[in-house]
Amino acid sequence: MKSLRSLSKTRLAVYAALCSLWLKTVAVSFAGFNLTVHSWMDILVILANPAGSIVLLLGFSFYFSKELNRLALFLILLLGTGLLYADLLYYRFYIDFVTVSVLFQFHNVGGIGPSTFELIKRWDWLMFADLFIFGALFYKWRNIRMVIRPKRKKQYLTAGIAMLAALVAINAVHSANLLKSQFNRHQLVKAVGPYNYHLYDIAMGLRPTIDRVFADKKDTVEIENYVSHKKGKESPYFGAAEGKNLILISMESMQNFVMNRELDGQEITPFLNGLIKESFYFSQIYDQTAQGKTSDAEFMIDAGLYPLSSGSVFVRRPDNTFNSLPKILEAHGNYYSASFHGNDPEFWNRQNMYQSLGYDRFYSKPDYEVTPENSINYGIKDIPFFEQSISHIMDLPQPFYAKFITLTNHFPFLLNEEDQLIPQANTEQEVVNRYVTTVRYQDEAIKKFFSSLKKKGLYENSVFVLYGDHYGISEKYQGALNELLDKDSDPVSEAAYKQVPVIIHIPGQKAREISSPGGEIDIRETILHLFGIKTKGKSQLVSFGHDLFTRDKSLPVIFRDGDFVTDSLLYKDDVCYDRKAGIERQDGACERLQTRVNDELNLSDEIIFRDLLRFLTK
Ligand code: GP9
Ligand code: MN
Repeated sequence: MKSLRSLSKTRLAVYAALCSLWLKTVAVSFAGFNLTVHSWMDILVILANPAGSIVLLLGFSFYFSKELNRLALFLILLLGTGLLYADLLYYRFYIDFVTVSVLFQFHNVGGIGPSTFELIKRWDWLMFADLFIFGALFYKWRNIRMVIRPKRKKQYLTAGIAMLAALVAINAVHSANLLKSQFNRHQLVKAVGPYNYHLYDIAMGLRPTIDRVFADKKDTVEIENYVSHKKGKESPYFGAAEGKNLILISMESMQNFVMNRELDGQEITPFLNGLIKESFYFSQIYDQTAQGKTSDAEFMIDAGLYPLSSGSVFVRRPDNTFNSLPKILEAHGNYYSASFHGNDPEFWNRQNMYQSLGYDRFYSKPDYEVTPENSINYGIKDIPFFEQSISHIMDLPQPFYAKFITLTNHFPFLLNEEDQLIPQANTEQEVVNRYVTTVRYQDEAIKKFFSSLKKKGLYENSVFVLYGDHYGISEKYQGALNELLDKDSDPVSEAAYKQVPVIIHIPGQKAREISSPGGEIDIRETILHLFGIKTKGKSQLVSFGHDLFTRDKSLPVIFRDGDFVTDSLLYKDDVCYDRKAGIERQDGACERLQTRVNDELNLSDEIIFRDLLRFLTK
């Protein structure tokens, strides 16, 4: 065996760079990313998966001139490390992997949130330590030429390709369903490693453009099948809201745990707690949004389809045909539709997407008097927003569908002293402490809005649908949330943090709490049901939701990463739990539902990527 000393400096440099990048990648995969490991095979896969891509990546340096190839090797190492570190920082905040689509919408979502410095940890410099050593070494060897013979290049290339082929083979056996459930980014990174994941994601970013061109009417067969097999019962509430105005309120970052909860003897949501005593209160509805956040929730309610697994449909597919709530209500009862939001009209590409969704009018920032005094964080505060909206709403022809998107209760939950109606909480995380005060403020704003509508005579003839759009406290701050609620940290009880309140208030209707599981995607079907609009068997009205009054509790509520929850089961991070007992289940109970879950998500994606509804409009 050749000793290290006899290896040429060139080979030593290449092997050392390979080992170094591989070591860093597996270290970050195990310690930085929360990839679930169930078996030795999982460990082996994580150890092996970056090897092929690293070999090929560094091999690029061989194709530069003798003078430049060492510099190229160094730069590629720097690039690989930089990419890995960016992935790590992104992961620390979002507990997710970045996608190309989300990068393109960064101007919409305002970047990474807290200062990047907050995400940097003490030992992170170790990731760059090798670069200093390589830098110094390469400088010392600057007069020595790195010669790589063509035969070696070929061997090296073959080794890289063989490793990638082995990776594909291992995955074909070990995770056969990988491509069917490609929207689970944790699974993908675990299976193919971070570098291959990025390549795959770039390729997938091109998919909608290609899919749309090749789609035709025949592709709608699957929609017809889905619609004809979809079961649905009728409830006594069918048509209960027919002819009324529909007022929808998107409650920014409102989670269900704040409902009926007191902090130091003070209710966090006193108005909503009172409202649910005279409303339908759906107390187990899950946040199904993905990277499109507020816009994903809007999309589910208006279009009845799942959001995309990466990026927002509002940004990626604004020119599609959608049979949306405004269009359905217009066709059914000549409704006028308007959306109200105090932020810039371009945010989430709303101004364009609302045209496709059939809104007649979008009242956005230019329609409001926005001053530094009446604004905080993303824009105008909720109380002046609702106050100023009243004159606009009075201008609407009736019946109308009016959507109000609140804003103040948005991360990082900032509020002026005089608007804080309850004291901050007292946990280790300021974000959680502030959250309760902005929720309380939002509750007050909604209370004032209701009383103005009563004064203006708009209350009696309207139906109100209020929903929390998505989580406010992300997984990153879950520890402090457990502290606030005095809960243990375990997957089954933490799944409840994904719940958002959904309240439907029909003046004069008797109150009822519906506590069986459902999702945001079910809101549209419930609204159509209340407005007396039948969807059964109508492919042009396809949606993946079910009316929440009759929704079967054993149906999965599907999350965008392929996880799901039913009345008795929770499927999360590749593990199946019995919700009642709070323990893992090994009898394959979740597997039976997984096919359905993947089929629904895939069909929804097909509809969006292929723009299939354009073939189904009446
Ligand atoms: C911005 C508002 C908040 O207009 O919708 O966006 P979010 O970050 O929650 O999606
Ligand atoms: Mn939001």
